[in-house]
This record gives sequence, structure tokens and C-alpha cells, in this order.
Amino acid sequence: MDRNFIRGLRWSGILLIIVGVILPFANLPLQATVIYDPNPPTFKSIYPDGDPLNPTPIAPASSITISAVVNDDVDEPTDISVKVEITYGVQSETVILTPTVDGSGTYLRHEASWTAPSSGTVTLVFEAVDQTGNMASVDAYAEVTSGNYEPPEQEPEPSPSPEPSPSPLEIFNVATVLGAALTTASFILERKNR
Ligand SMILES: [Ca+2]
Repeated sequence: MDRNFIRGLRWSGILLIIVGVILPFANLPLQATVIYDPNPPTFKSIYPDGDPLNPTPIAPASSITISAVVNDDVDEPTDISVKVEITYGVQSETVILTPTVDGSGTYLRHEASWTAPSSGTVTLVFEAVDQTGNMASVDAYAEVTSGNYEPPEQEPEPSPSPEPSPSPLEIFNVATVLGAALTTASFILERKNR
């Protein structure tokens, strides 16, 4: 057999082993992922959360914390945009909720403080948009009453641990095994040739 062929075979084997060893540590464009996200975010909880028949009681002209806990199948909760369209009487306004995290960086909720009107009912339309642009919305109702209002529920919910990203270990294994096989094969071929 051609000596150059065997030499080539061995070098390609060694090259493959090197690739297999380096690959897991390299930040390769190979790891670029195409984000496929057909699903809108989900509201886990909101405040106020009343319905038309049972609106959440809020104190007149008081500062309340509007909040929403959201999650998404692809995006981190902190990467989801959340806003609330608030309507009362003839007035309406948009309040942007910002994500908050605890001391260890775990997502708690989106929130913003807002001053309630002095009377009347309040309609809130929560909107959450993920990074792909999928939108979810949920309606809530509040009523300004002088007394008997519940404090907001602020139970921090543990966010689901992120799914482990696929490691390049498989490529590493394949490349290393292939490389080793090729190198061994070329050595055997050369020995046979002698
Ligand atoms: Ca999504």
C-alpha cells in the first residue's frame, strides 16, 4: 500500500484526536443554536388578581405593588417583558413591571409600584412578551374600597432550574474514537507493509 496514504491516514487520525480533545473547551460556532420558540410565556401568579365578580380590594389613593410571576419554555423569566395596561374611569396608563431577583440571583417576580385612584373600579391587563415576540395576556380587576383589603401575596416562587445545555462531549467522543481508530489502523497498515 502507498506509504503516503498510510502517512495521511495516520495524520488525519491524530488530527481528529486533537480536535476531539480541544472541542469540548472551545467556544465554537458549532454550538450556535437556532432558537425555536412557538409558545408564549405563562403567568404563574399576578397581583391584583381579582375577577369582575370578586375584584381585589385596594385602598384609596394608596401605593400598591403590582406584580406578576412569569415563566417561559425557552427564555429566562428575567428576559420576559411584562407590562400592565391599567384603566379606571376614563383614564388609562401603561405600567412597565421590572424583574426582581433575590440575593442569590434567583428570579422572584416582575413588579412596579402604582398609586391607586381615590375611588372606582380598576381594570388591569397584564401582558408578557418573550424574546421571540410571543405574547400572553391576562385580565384582572380591582376595586377601590376604604378598608378590608388584602395584603398582596409575595410568596417567592422558586424558578425552575434551567435545562442543561447539550455538551459537546458527544462530538468529543466520536472524534476521539474515530481519531484513535484511524491512527491504530494506519500503524497496523504500516506494520503489514514492512
Ligand atoms: Ca416562549
